[in-house]
Amino acid sequence: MAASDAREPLPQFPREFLWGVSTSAHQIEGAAGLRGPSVWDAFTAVPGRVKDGTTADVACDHYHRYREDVALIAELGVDAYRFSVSWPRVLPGGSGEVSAAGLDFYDRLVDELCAAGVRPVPTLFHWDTPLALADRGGWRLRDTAERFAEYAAVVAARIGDRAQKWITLNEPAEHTLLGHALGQHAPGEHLLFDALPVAHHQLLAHGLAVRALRAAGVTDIGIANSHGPTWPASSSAADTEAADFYDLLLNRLFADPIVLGRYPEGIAELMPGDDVEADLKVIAEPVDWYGINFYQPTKVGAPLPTATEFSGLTLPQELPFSPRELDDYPRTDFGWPVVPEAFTELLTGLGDRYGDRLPPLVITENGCSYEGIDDQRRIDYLDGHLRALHRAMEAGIDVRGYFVWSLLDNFEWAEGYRQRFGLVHVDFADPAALTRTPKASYAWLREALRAQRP
Ligand code: IFM
Repeated sequence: MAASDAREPLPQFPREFLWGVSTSAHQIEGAAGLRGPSVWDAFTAVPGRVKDGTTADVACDHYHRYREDVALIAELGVDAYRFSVSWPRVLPGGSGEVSAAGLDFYDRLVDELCAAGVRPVPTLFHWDTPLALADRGGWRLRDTAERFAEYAAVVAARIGDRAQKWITLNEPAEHTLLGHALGQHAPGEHLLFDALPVAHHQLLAHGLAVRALRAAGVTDIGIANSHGPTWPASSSAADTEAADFYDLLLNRLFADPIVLGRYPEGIAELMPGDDVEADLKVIAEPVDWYGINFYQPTKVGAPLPTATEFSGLTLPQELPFSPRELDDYPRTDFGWPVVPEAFTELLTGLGDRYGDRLPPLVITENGCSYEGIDDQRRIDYLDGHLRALHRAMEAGIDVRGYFVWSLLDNFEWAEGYRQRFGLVHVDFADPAALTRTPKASYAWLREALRAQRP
């Protein structure tokens, strides 16, 4: 008997709870020659930036194999599929001329999902900024937010009749921090705190896109933000202050403006533009729900005297905090601590922080990197996190859905193909076949979902 057979059944989630799986365009689509270039193409072309030296030119070749992938999603028994639309596939130059072939791809994908009884949940931006826009200044410029709203309208006009649940941006915090402040992701900028305008312009892009989507008749809109509890390394004033600042960057910089219509204290003054207050009115355009990507809590202390290595990142000394390793917990193959109770803490903490202002939540990503097809540790992870989620719901937090990251093993950004987050194994060693093999976690989830619908 596999270990998973001996588990207690999951607690019952509400009947209308939305179950789904997630992916993103750059991480799975491939067919790079059939779209415009993005910042990730330029980034991966520089030797040394991706740890295994790979690119996403082919990735899972989902562009050509989407029918097989949709069949896997349908067979899994989830209600919804969260994918992202590649901006440079739809608008190869970032703005202006629309690629008919690019839009056709998403049209076919959405049709295939609908025919299989799976709800399409598009994300408009998952980090693949068109290179043409990046070369002009990218997210450092307000113009990119305005171009993004135009792009949102183009996509909505084509698939808005069938895709009713939409996500504007994925993890603007990581995109700002890793891509623009620390240079570990595309576009590889090392702006440190000069990256704050990138945060503001993404938030503005979100608000403008909400308006554009609503104008196109879309009624069910959210954003996918990453969050995690921040635990001070000690009770000293220096560690607590450093942890509070990290918490502000991760948990409040993007949430406060959307949920409360204001920046945390002291931040608005640092943002670009003539009228940040007017921008905040756009940013706070009401959403129908708020998406949470959760992976791990972070222990944070006062800055250390030297640059630190953390979770595969080199963090410069100038930062006013330093993340520390969380010992005493199991770890994923990425080295991330597995702490399901932190998931409950996060969700109840958001309830405490925002009270009635907090929109209904959807878990837009949760998952883990483990090698192997008999992935019992992924089953443990998902089982533990779903129980933790249920506890938060019992405590009164309104959560409407849960999406596993990820359907497929895929291109994990600066890690290349070294980290496998999929419920389905992809054989990257045989690029001609790219064979998909459902893992033990896929079978476990399928059975768990069947039990949710007796
Ligand atoms: O693969 C990423 C995804 O693109 C964004 N959220 C975190 C995942 C795992 O690192």
